Amino acid sequence: MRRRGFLLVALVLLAVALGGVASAERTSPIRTLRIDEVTLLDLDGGTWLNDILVNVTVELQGGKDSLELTLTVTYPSGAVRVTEFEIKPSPSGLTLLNLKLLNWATEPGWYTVTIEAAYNGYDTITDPFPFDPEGGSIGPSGI
Ligand SMILES: [Ca+2]
Repeated sequence: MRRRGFLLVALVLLAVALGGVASAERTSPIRTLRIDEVTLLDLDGGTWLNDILVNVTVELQGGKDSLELTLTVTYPSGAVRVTEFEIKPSPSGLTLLNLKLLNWATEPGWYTVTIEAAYNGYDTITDPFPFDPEGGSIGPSGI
């Protein structure tokens, strides 16, 4: 009988301990994930404005492992193109990225760009960044 009481107390203590762990708030180390600007350019000298430059700010607090990023571009037609990559955060935690998407602009109209970051079980995604190639269409550079 005494042993049963001990087991009951042990189970209650275990449940309280697990509940405390489960309810503890975890704070994401991904402090900032932001698309600052999206620009249509001729980055590869191909004489066509069909390259997309995406400027991104990532700020990671206390992290030393690699951060996995997924960039998604949704085309005016609804087509989707995705690329994934990893970055090693700078010692300060603040990293500025200039992503050059060569020959990715292939349709006139509004594009949407998002960036998703995953770090040690934490996941953050930017709001969709709308982007309309200058003049509403792609074409020869210098006009
Ligand atoms: Ca190009």
